[in-house]
Amino acid sequence: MKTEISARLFEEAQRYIPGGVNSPVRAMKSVGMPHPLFVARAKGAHIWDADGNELVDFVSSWGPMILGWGHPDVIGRLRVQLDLGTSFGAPTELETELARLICEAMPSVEMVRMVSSGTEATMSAVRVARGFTRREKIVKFIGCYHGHSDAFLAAAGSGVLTLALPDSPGVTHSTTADTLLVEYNDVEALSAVFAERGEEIAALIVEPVAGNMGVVLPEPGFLEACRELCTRSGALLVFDEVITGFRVGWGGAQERFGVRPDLTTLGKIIGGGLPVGAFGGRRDVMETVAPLGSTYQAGTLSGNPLAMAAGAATLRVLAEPGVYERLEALAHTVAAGLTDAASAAGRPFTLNRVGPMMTLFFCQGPVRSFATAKQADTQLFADYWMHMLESGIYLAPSQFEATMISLALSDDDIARAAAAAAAFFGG
Ligand code: KE4
Repeated sequence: MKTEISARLFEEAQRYIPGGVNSPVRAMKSVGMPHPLFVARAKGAHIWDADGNELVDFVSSWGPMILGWGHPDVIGRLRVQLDLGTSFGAPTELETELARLICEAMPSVEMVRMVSSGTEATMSAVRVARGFTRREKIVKFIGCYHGHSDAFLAAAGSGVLTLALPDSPGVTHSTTADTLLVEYNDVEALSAVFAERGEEIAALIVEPVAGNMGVVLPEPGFLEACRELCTRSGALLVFDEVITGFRVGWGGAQERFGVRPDLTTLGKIIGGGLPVGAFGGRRDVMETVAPLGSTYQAGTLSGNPLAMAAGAATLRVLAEPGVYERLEALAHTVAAGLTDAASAAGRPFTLNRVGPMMTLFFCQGPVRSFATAKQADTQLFADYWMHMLESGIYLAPSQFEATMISLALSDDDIARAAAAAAAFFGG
């Protein structure tokens, strides 16, 4: 596959941008690429890189592009808004339109504040929870990613109650000292943390379906335990639905799994491909947010008219009858193609999937936590990823990310992916 132009563009980018990319995972280092692919354009479920290679996309820009690129409803509303103005720093009707759609889709979200990224959403939700409870500790799960604000850049320390250590230069010990880490799906360890420190805990934040260690499902009782322990201790339960929101169902993971959080964070899909994030939840909690309440939170481009227009258009398409059934059918077919190919070759693998998000792990299952996900053969994954790329299939360049299905995938796209996987496993 010719990638000389991407290589040249990467040389130039590295002169001005750290690592030549504006987000680390785009560097494609973990799959052994000498340089990332530079994308020139996209349409439907296909992207074209700078060298003109056409690829079937299974990344969906890490989730937002659930409709594919160039959906007429989204483009149409953006075109209208472009002529009306792209940013005012003043309220617009568009923000209320998207807020209403979110609140109608997720009954636990009684009020919602727009921001410009998932990181802003989770950072703000934790501040609001700390302000509302007047407590300082937060609980997060190892392997879950909630954006790059300091409190979340924490690695497991030692000891039973895994106190967190900074996981990046620049993050202070005092910051991560307020972060308590537990293994995902480990109800016993979670109960122990709450038994020991419950009164100090402001919030538990969790990806209700983990997408950042690869896809890892909540085991029966796990989310319910998070809910019960928070209720009993007075901590707030925060569902980070930046990935799962409007992906695993119209009402998100909270509807799919029947657990009602106190706060929800959103991003990606609700912006339809434009910069967006949101946090919302219980009215009594959200009423503490400035200017109504005293917990400060702000943003120049929060509720940006273009992002609101693209997000509202996207959600209106997703609200149409049959859409999630279609997404489920597409995802089921993709999963079947991958598992048939891997099974035929007798290779150890396990595929975790919830609706249109999935990960094929190159290890024996079950993969139920980061500790088990880390057993995956990342070199074999890199070989698989490269083979798929050479076959015209673009997958997330990391074993610990999710394959995101879009409505724009055709039966032919999916057949091509299955054939490429079969060639890899059988080859
Ligand atoms: P952003 O700040 O990247 O918009 O959102 C942070 C975030 C928060 N919560 C969850 C569950 C997330 O998955 C994310 C961001 N996801 C990654 C990919 N898994 C974004 C890709 C990237 O970092 O470039």
